[in-house]
Amino acid sequence: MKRIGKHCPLWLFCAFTFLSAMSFLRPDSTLAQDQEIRVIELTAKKYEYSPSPFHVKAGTKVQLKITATDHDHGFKIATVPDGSEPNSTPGLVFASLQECWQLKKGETTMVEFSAQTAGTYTFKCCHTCGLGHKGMKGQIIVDPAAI
Ligand SMILES: [Cu+2]
Repeated sequence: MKRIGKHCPLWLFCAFTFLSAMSFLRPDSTLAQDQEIRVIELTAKKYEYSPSPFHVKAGTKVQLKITATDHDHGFKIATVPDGSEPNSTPGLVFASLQECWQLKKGETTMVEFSAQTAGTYTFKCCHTCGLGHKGMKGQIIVDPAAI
């Protein structure tokens, strides 16, 4: 007991430092997550995506969770904004870009990207699903980051 008592002030000081570091870091990291990652749940069914169009801010990381509810569908997205040259710098940057994500009925597919440049990006179905397949489209609108 005597030994612990002797070292107590130092021990308390360490605990205090540790706790204040924790309380200092925690709100910070939570805030960063809220700001950076947007999770958006999308449904795909004949012949529409919902919600569409939807907005995200430039600079955000976007996680799309897409669920086909009535039939198999697909998801193919332009990485450059509507109206720009097809070979210009991508405004949406994917960790692993696929030409066409297959959306199996009843399953949720995750598509992740970083929205970097403001503009309107069109996505469409790339799995033949019926008469309205060609018109099955949606849009992501990337708004300029707030200054
Ligand atoms: Cu289709």
